[in-house]
Amino acid sequence: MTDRFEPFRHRCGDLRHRYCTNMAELEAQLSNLSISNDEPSLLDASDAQDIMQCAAQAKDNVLVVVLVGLCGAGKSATANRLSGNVEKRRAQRSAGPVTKSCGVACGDSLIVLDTPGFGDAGLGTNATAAAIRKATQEAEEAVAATGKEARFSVLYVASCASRLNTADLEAMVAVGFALGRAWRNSACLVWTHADLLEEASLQAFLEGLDGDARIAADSLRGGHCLLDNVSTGGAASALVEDVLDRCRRFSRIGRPQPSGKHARRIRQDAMRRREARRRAENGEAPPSLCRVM
Ligand SMILES: Nc1nc2c(ncn2[C@@H]2O[C@H](COP(=O)(O)OP(=O)(O)OP(=O)(O)O)[C@@H](O)[C@H]2O)c(=O)[nH]1
Ligand SMILES: [Mg+2]
Repeated sequence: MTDRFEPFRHRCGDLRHRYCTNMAELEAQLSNLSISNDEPSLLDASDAQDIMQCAAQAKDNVLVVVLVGLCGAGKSATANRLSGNVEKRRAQRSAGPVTKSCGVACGDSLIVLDTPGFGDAGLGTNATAAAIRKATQEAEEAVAATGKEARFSVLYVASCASRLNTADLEAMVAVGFALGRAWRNSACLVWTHADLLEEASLQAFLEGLDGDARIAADSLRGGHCLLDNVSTGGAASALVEDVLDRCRRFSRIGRPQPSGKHARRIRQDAMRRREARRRAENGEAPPSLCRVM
């Protein structure tokens, strides 16, 4: 009988084989993602201005923290909390998605990039991944325009108020399509709503996480950290310091971006779109409608 894990077998434990199979299936499902590099600007002019102002004031390099995660996990509240910019991003309880487009909240040599959540039925995985990719690129360009260097780190935001589930695993794969598979090397998993844990430790909270979810969560090199976005005082500030410290330690110079086969697909896609636009502007018929004489 053939081993159903055989195609993915490598030097890892049994559990990893199952994980590899599942993740390979997931990646196959998501491989029809078409992330364009050629869409109109995503960050608005005031965001670009905020980035440039922040970078211009920075002594040397600037830390760009890219927030990703499911709708409602607390990304926007995290952007406000980390930047010390209390209400820059709209964060609220809502039955539906709140953040529809990317934006920034800036602090001291710090740019926090807030993004729409995965699982927004209106936006879809493709568009969300494309938005993350493009906004990250624009943030890098805006910093570069000031002559400063940007270091990047990614925070996968999940909430202590819910469970890490299949949607999170899919979102993590989609982040790989947006930022390249190596995004995990400069990423941490931040658990918001730490206030709900009361006295329980992070370790105790994580005990129930096992199987694929545990492996996916532990695959982020910066590890797990807590964040309380509503409380004031020393304990809540210490959590902010811990998150920012990890972001700095696990940051990389230059934005994380896809490479290899996926990057090639993005380039080809962008080329096709440009060509279609050029034809439309010149009133030329699409190639399939050309008359063969
Ligand atoms: N108690 C508590 N509430 C939080 C915390 N972080 C976020 N919230 C609340 O959770 C709700 C959702 O937070 P948002 O920041 O809007 O979530 P989001 O991930 O940006 O949501 P989308 O933009 O829809 O993707 C808001 O009411 C926040 O105030 C936290 O640490 N503790
Ligand atoms: Mg939001």
